[in-house]
Amino acid sequence: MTSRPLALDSLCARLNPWLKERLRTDAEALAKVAVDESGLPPGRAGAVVFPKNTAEVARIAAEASALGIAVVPRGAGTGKSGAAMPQNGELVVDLSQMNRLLALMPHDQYAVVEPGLITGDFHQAVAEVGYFYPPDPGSWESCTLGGNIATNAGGPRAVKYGVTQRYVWGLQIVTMRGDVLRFGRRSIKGVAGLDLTSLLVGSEGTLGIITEATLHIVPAPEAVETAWFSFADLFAASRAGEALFAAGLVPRMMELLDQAALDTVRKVAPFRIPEPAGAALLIEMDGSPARATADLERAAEIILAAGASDSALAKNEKEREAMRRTRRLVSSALKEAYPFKMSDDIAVPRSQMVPLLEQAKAAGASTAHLVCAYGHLGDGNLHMNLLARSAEERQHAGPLRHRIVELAVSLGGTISGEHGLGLTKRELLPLEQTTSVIALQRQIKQVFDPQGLLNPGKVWPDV
Ligand code: 2HG
Ligand code: ZN
Repeated sequence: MTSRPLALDSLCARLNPWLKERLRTDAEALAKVAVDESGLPPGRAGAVVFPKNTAEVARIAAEASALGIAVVPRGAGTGKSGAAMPQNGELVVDLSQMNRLLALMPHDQYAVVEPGLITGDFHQAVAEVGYFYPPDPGSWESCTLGGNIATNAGGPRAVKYGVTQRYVWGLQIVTMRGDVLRFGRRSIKGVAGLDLTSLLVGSEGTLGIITEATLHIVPAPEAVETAWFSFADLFAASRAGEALFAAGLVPRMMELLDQAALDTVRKVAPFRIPEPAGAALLIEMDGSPARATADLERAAEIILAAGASDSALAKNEKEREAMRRTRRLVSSALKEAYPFKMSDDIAVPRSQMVPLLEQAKAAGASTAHLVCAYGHLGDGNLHMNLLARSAEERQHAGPLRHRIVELAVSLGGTISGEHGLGLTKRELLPLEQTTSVIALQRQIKQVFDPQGLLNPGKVWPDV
C-alpha cells in the first residue's frame, strides 16, 4: 500500500503541533533518509519524524495507521540491503534520538538500551564495567543497536560468540496500531510462551518498531591475541582455516581477504600488509592470558604447516586494532574504487567454503567480472563483491550474482548470512525457501500488521 500525499499532509498537520522541528519534510532531511549503504538508487520519503520516547512512537504509529500511511523505521542507515529505505513517500520514523543506555546490570548480565544507541558506544559502556557485548558488525562505530537487532547483525566475533540474536533477551515494540508490547526476559532463563523476541530479531522492521531492548552481556575475556597470515591464494587460506577447526581450536575471529581486497585496502590500511600476498587470514584467540597465547601459538603452527607464507603477530592493542581496522576498511575501500559494486553476504557450512570459492571465482572468470571474496571465513559467511565501476557494469553482473547465490544454496547455505533481505535480496528468497514457508511468513506479518503499513515491500518477494 502506498501513501497518498493528501493523507500525508493530514498526518503532518496532526503531528506538527507536538513534534514541531522533529517532523521534517524539507528536501535535505528527506534525501538523507532515502538511502542506505546498499548502493541502490535513492528511494523516496514523504516525511521523517524523530521521536524521543516510546509514547511518541506509539502515537505516531496510531495516527499513521488511522490515515493509512505507511511507515519505515530507521536507525543510522548503515544497512546493506535497503531494509530501512522508504520507497513510495512513506513516513520514516528515525529512532536515532532514542539513544539512551537505560540500565547496566553486570551481575545480572544484562543491559537495557534504546534502539538508537550506537553499537560502539554500547561496547565502550559495557567495557567500562569489565563486561563484553560480542556482536561487532563492521559499521559498529556508526550503526545502532536497533538496526543490529532488526537485521540480526553478525560481525567477525560471531565465529565464537554468535550473532545478535543470542544476546537479545527481551524487547519492547510498538505495533502499527500503536500498541506497546513487552516480551522476553531479564533472567538467564525464561521459556514462557512463544519466543516472540526471536521472531522480531531479524524481522527488518516489518512486524513492529523496536523501542527498547534487553541485551545480554558477558564477562570480558582477560586477553586477546591477534595475528595476520599471508598465503599464495585464497584456496590455501581457506584450507588453513579448516585445519584450525579440525584441530579443535575455536578462534574468536577468522577473517579472509583475497587478492582484490588486499590490493584495494592496502592504500588506506593502518596495518602494513606484507607483500606479495594472494590472500590473508586475520585470526584472534581470547581467554586467560596463558590460554590466548597458547591457542594463538598453536594456531600459527597449524596455519604455517597448512601453507601460509608469512605471519605477523600483533604486539599490543594498537597493533591488534590496526589489523582489525584494515579488515573493516575493505568494504569502504572497495566502494571508493568501485562505486557500483554489488555486495552479498552468502553463507555455507564451513566444509563447503573451498568448493564455493572455487566455483564462484571460476564463474567470475568465465564472465570476465571481477569477483572479490572477503569476510567471515570462520562462519562460512563471505562477502562476494561483484566489482563494478558503472551502473551498466553493475547491471551486467546481475546474472553472475544470481549464479553465485544459487551456488551457495546448492551447497547447503543461505542467500543472506548477516545483512538481511530488505530490497536487494527479497526476490531471491524463493531460491532458499518454499512457497509455503514464504506464505506462512506473510500470515505472521498479517497478524502483526493487518493493513500492511509497516515497512512495506521488504523481505518477501512480490506476489
Ligand atoms: C563487512 O564484513 C561488512 O565488512 C560489509 O559486513 C560487507 O560491504 C560488504 O560487502
Ligand atoms: Zn560482514
